[in-house]
Order: sequence, then C-alpha cells, then structure tokens
Amino acid sequence: MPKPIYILNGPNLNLLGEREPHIYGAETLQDLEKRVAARAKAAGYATAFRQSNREGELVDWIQEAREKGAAVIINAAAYSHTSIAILDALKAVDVPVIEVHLSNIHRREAFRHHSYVSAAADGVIVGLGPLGYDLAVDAAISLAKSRE
Ligand code: CA2
Repeated sequence: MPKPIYILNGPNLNLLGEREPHIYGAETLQDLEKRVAARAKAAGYATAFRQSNREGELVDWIQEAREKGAAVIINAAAYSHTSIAILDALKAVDVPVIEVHLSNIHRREAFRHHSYVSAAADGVIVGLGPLGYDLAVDAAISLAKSRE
C-alpha cells in the first residue's frame, strides 16, 4: 500500500454544509471526507483527512506529511491569505502539493485573491465546490505516481 494522501482543511471548514451553502455547497465535511476517501481507495491510496482551526496544528500535519505522505491536498481556508508559516512548511515538502478552494477566490473580495499557499503548490483548483477535492485526489495520485 502506498503512503496516504494527506487532505488538510483549515479554519471553519468544519462548518461546511451548515451555513453559506450558496458559497461553499451543501455537503458536510464528513460527507466530503467519505467520498474522497472512497475515490482514493479505488485508486489504491489511503487518505489522512484532517481539519483544524489552529494554524500550528496545520503546520504540524504538513511536517508529518513530509515523512509519511504520498501527497498533500490543502484547503488552508482563511490561513491561505495570511500564513507564511504554512507556506514555509509546504515549501519543505517534496511530495506533490495541490491547493483547493471550494469557492472561486478570484471572484470574491480582494483580500481573498492572494494565497500564500499557491507559491508552494504544484496545482491550484478553485471554484468547483466539493468536486475540486475529487479532482485534487486524481491530480495528487497522478503526480505522486509520476514521481515514484
Ligand atoms: O473557498 C474556500 O474553500 C475558502 O478556502 C474557504 C474559506 C475562505 O476564508 C477562503 O477565502 C476560501 C472559509 C472557510 C469557511 O467555511 C465555512 C463553511 C460553511 C460556513 C461557514 C464557513
């Protein structure tokens, strides 16, 4: 079995499906987790799906993924727009990194247009709702295999 794909989610994403479905969709984070885990499993990969409201915990998990992960998929949520600590942690990761945002951050407020995470990402998927995570799993597996 290959190493798991880390799927890391930042602050407030635990509220998915509970508020603002017009922006973030109606699916809960648990439903999303089940769906993407099944998709990865069908391709022979396990997932380590996590959510935290704390920046340092996300940094710890990125460092864990350096050693134990096949790839990192990250929606750092609001920390995308503020966190040099998350950028630095991601820059130290050798496995593929895919950034995901549910909403199209470029069609929203100006403060969401810049993401520090993007500077460390191999690819960025925005604006496709939960489907973006499915596409990110496919991309992460494809990139991980090409680097084997
Ligand atoms: O579009 C995305 O995925 C975001 O990363 C979501 C973040 C936002 O700060 C980024 O600019 C774009 C916010 C996540 C909050 O999620 C909620 C979900 C449901 C209800 C309330 C918040």
